[in-house]
Amino acid sequence: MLKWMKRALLWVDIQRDFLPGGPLGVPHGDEVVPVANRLAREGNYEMVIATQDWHPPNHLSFASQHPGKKPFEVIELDGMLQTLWPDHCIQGSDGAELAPGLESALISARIYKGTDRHIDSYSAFFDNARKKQTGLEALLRERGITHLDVVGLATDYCVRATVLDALSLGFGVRVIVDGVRAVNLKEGDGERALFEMKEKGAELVSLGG
Ligand code: VGL
Ligand code: ZN
Repeated sequence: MLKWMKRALLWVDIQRDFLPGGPLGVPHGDEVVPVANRLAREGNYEMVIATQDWHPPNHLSFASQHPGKKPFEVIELDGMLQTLWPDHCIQGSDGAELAPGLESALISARIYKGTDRHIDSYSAFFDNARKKQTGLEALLRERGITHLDVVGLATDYCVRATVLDALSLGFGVRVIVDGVRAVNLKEGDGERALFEMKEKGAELVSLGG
């Protein structure tokens, strides 16, 4: 590795509510846990950063806040399209905790996102309107991080948005494909998201085994 490269590992939203059986269970989402642990242990990273979806109970991405609407319907919210979700990752709830089995002792910092009732935040850098930062960019700059390896949930939402923002901010990004899983509301969403990330400059890496 070149001397000027400093790499961080990003665990994106590997939280209980996103595991199979959870309110917003990502198929096979639990399978990212051993990959996240193994990389954090063996990957020689400058830092390991865990992001957490962290919504107030009345978050406007929840279908429950819109009478007559059901989860997975799309509405217009403040002029932007918003997919409505089942209630998930409510601040301080068990479901918002990191997935069981994740070795949280390996984490150097946590970034919370989606905390504003009025706007969703798929990206770990910015809200969906790109108006407010979460603090992740400042943290990475302060620590001289130039490159990110990304694992987590879900490929077609928060991983995708985080990777595209990281690229647009000038970070080098590798997506560890064994370490991500997709919601796939529409068949192929996960594959399309991987393709888009690659097209925009991310490297897709398979660990295999
Ligand atoms: C996510 C939908 C709603 C994610 C978060 O972490 O990918 N998806 N909130
Ligand atoms: Zn959310």
